[in-house]
Amino acid sequence: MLLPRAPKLETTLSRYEPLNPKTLPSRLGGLAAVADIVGGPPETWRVREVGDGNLNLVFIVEGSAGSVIVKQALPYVRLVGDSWPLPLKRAYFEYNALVRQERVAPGVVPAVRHFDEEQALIVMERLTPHIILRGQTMAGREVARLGEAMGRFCAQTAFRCSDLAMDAGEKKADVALFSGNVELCDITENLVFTDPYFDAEMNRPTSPYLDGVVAELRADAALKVEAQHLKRAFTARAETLCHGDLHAGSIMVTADDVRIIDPEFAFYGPMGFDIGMLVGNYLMAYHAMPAHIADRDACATYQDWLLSVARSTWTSFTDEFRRLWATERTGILYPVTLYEDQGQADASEIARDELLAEIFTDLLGFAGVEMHRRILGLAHVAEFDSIEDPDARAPLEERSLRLGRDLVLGRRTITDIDSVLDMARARQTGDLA
Ligand code: SR1
Ligand code: MG
Repeated sequence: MLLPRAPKLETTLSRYEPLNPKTLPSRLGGLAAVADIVGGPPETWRVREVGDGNLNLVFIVEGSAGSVIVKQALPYVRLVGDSWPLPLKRAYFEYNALVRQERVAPGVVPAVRHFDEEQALIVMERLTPHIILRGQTMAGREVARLGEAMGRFCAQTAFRCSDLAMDAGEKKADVALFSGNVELCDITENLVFTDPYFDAEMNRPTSPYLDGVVAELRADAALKVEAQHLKRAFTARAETLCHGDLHAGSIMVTADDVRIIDPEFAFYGPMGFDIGMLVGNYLMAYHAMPAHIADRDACATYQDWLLSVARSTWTSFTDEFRRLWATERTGILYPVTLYEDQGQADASEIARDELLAEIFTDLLGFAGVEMHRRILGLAHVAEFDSIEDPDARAPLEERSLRLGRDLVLGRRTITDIDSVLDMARARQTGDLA
């Protein structure tokens, strides 16, 4: 199947101008992709800027007939300000990732209505009444079938965007296209794999409370070696189209629906990257939860649920991956002609299970470094950051820091998800040194 044509990547975006709630109606009022959905005269539209992420402007545009989301990149990192320029072309990569994710995992990402490369803006479906997953988990609310949906999405994107399924020429062209997402990959390369392990300028650990454990991690030669092995996997193993920033802020939910947003960090990388970052985020939420649910029993029940989500994310990933292996292995890797067609289905199953074991090993490593960077680096998670009292926050963060190291260093010997959940519990109760 042919991919939708990618728009030309412009190098000069000279007429770019950021929108604001006042200018948006007149600037986008003539755009059918917005006007037809929102309805009514543009001057009657209600426009709110609701971006709460680190990088972009996000507007909800409402009118008499409906609403849309308009997301526009800023030429700098919003979290930091214009001292950190960031190219507008990230909107181009987000648009291209959304189109591909819709193709391989239909109905999970917001539908794209319009893309304007010059203005670095994407008009997309407004997910409503969905809210950001982090808001649900911090309030201790469960989301039905969260793990199943996330595991299936990760498996479908990992499998269907790889050489297991894609046409080889198309895959190579796609690797080339996304290899232009240099600056966003650079953020991950520094913030995730390097900065946490030395005294980087932008680091923001809870100091001095965590100084002891921070010094331990930085002195841990084996940990720093593994972190760079993982970084090499990130930079060199263009296996599949990764979302690139899959955490609880990139997931929108209702009580029983799960959608995935914000793939501007998209890149071709290891199959275990997205699911690893995601599991790391579940585990941090698990350790942070005693600060958010005062009642001990209610907290323990919710924590059990979070761990069950980590388990079902992985089991759903493996179930879907196995299903796709059996039914959609049309790419150049592990071809059916070599195995099943020779009466050697057992060899195909060995190959599949070895590959899944490799993905699990990567998952553990990526989960561990994500847990480190979200506590030590620039970009934190609200589960910890919203705990105002550092005396209460630091001991919970320390559990995740130590679990992160356990996962990175143990990734070659840990073989099943239940062991990971046991390790998370042990770090919570202090059963480990
Ligand atoms: C400077 S950007 C910091 C972080 O925000 C994004 O959501 C990514 O997680 C990135 O690492
Ligand atoms: Mg984001």
